[in-house]
Amino acid sequence: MLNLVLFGPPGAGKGTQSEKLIRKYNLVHLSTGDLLRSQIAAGTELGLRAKQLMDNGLLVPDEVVIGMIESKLQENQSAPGFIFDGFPRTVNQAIALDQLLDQHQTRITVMVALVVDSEELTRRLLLRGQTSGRPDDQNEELIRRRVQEYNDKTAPVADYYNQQQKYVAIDGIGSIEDIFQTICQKIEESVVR
Ligand code: B4P
Repeated sequence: MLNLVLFGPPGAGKGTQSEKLIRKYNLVHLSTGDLLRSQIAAGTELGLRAKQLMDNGLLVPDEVVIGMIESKLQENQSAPGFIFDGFPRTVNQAIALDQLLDQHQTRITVMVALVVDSEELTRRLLLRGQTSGRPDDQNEELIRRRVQEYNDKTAPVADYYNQQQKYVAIDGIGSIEDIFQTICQKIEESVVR
């Protein structure tokens, strides 16, 4: 079973690369950002609470996203593997994910981190904001707050996987296809390890 964590700051290319990876490896895509946005679109109580935080560039509470992932793992018990996109975003989420996967007799194969500098992240997200309609992509100050939130709370997750010798960093600047090829190469190296 291949279980991949795709990691990186907002705008690093996680969602973009996930779309290509799920086709190639036939994985179930679990994006906590997408799951939260569908709760917002459905107008649920959870969505209303999440929207206030997301629109301000802040992370939603760990228990909310862990609960969403837990039910998706339960719903997809016969999946050939998962791609975790935008999750885990805190060390507590990473610990919870290991425990959940353990209950399903599986574990993370590799965490691939996309490295992109903050100027390029801001440029990409402002560009996406012109068409995405996402409030969190609309202004530079908000994007900088998201990057700050990443540096404070999410970056330490890399150490967590590094200690398990599962962390691989790759350059997230370049063509989408070239980056995809590099990710595939790293996945295949991890699978044979
Ligand atoms: P996410 O939905 O995960 O959003 P993201 O980080 O903005 O997106 P991503 O990194 O996937 O975007 P991509 O680079 O593909 O999270 C949104 C919010 O939800 C968070 O801020 C938080 O509030 C909340 N949330 C989600 N998960 C959570 C969790 N686990 N815990 C707590 N809160 C959580 O795309 C960016 C743009 O770059 C695109 O326009 C794309 O076309 C472009 N691009 C991609 N690759 C490129 C390349 N190589 N060159 C040029 N442009 C490129």
